[in-house]
Amino acid sequence: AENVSLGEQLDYTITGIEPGAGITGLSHKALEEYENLEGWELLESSTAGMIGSLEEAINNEEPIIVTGWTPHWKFSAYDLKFLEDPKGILGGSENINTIARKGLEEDMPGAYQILDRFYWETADMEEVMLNAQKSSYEEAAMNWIEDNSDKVNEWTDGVEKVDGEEIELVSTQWDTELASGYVMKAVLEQLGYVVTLTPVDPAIVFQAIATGEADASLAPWLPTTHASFYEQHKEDIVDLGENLEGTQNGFVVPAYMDIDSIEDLQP
Ligand code: PBE
Repeated sequence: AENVSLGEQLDYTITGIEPGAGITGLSHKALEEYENLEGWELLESSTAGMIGSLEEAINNEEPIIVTGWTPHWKFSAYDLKFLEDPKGILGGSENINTIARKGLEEDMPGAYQILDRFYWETADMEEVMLNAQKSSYEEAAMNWIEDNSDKVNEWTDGVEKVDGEEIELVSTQWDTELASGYVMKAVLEQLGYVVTLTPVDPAIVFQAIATGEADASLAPWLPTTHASFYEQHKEDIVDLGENLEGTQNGFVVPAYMDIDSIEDLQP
């Protein structure tokens, strides 16, 4: 398509994911703040829809811009790059935090201590996510726990077993948080807890913890992706700090595309 601008080829569209995702809100903000993105739009759909469009474009060696993040398998399956974000709107390097409802520490000190200690590395999370594609999150979590008993023992050291105490975890629906959520579920179950793990939108994660409807979550991406929800509820939640460091959101393109920065896009 010579002489046809990239914007025209893409119909001035960035391929997005679920409306409730933090990255969707950040992307709308980027469309407002980058003057060169005037006239561009975000197509909201689903993570599966975004991946389908990305695969189709790559199969046809066509251009595409998606809202993407890491850790995610798309970076090992395809040669992709983040567009530079000189205004820093899409977040840069971030962390995933653990949050709990007020009162959980008094009500369930053992579970609280494990939640507070829970910390792992990107490679751990990626291993669970990859194995879950071949089996299930339950199985992948159990296998990871068996192979990493040293780490698990550090989290559970000295914590007393309970007899069927119920604890409710909320997660988001993305692979990253299903991985951590299912690992925590299995660890708590080994100590006698009865655990529910419910995937909900990020807004609901924070609301459920703030109102005490749920006990804890390993899902918040901070300081940027879920900042609006965090600000809204921070007085009513307990922040247990990072459980993983080094995530990133951004506009992602196939490496064969001849642009490097959001500012390379033309209105
Ligand atoms: N994500 C993956 C989520 C958090 C985890 C980046 C798509 C989001 O809220 O945007």
